[in-house]
Amino acid sequence: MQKKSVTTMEEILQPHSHSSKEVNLIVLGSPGVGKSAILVRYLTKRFIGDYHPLLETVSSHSTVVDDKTVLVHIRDTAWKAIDSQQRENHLSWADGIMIVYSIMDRESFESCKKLVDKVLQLCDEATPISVIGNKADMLHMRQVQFEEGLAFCRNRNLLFSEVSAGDSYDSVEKAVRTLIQEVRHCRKKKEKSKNSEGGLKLDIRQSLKNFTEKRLQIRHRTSTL
Ligand SMILES: Nc1nc2c(ncn2[C@@H]2O[C@H](COP(=O)(O)OP(=O)(O)OP(=O)(O)O)[C@@H](O)[C@H]2O)c(=O)[nH]1
Ligand SMILES: [Mg+2]
Repeated sequence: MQKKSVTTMEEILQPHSHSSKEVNLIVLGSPGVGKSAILVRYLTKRFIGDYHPLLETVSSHSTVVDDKTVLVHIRDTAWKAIDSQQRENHLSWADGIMIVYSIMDRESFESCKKLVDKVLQLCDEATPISVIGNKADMLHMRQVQFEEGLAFCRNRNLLFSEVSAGDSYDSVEKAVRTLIQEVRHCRKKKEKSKNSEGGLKLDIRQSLKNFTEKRLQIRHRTSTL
C-alpha cells in the first residue's frame, strides 16, 4: 500500500538519517518549468494545472522499487528565493537531484545547464543527477530538441529523460524511479568501496554514464512519448 503526506519546510530541516530505506530527492529548475506539476503528478497521479508558486515543501511517499519498499522525501524548491548557505544545505540533504527545464522554453534549458554546472561544483561527486525536459506533450511548441538535452547529459554523465507532467504519469514515475535506482546503486558502490581493502576509488560518474547509455538504448527502442 502507498502512503502520502506533505509537511512544511520547518519539519524536515532536521539532519537526514540516511537510512537505507529512505531516499531524499530535490527538484530544481527555473520558475514555471513544471517542478510542482511533476511532484504532484508523481504523488497523486494527477495534473491539476495550477500550483502555488515559490512554495517550498517536502512530500513523503512510500513506494516499491525493484521489490523493495522505499520512503521517498521529495523537496520542491524556490531556488532563487534562498541564500547560498541554504542551497548548500539543500544539496547536502539530497541523495538525488532532479533539474528540470521545459522543452518549450529555451531559456529554461540554458538556465538548467548553468544550474547543473553550479550543482556539480557544490554537491557530493557521487550524488546522482537527473536532468528532466518537461512539457513533452507540447511538441508543436518545442524549442529544445531531445538530442540537445541528451548531448548535454552524455557529456557530464547525467541521467536524462523527457517527461510530460501534463499528460503522462508513467513518464514521471519512470524518471523518479530511475533516479531512486541510481541512488541505491551509488550507495551500494560507496559501501563496497568503504569495505574493500585499500579503499578502492570508485568512478561513480562512469557508472552513471553506463546506466544512462542503457536507458537511452531502451528509450530509442520503445519511444516513450
Ligand atoms: N502542457 C504542459 N503544461 C505543464 C506541464 N507541467 C506543468 N505545466 C504548466 O506549467 C505551469 C507551471 O507549472 P508549475 O508546476 O507551477 O511550475 P514550477 O516549476 O513549479 O514553477 P515555480 O513554483 O513558480 O518555480 C503551470 O501552468 C502548469 O499547468 C506539462 O507537462 N505540460
Ligand atoms: Mg512550483
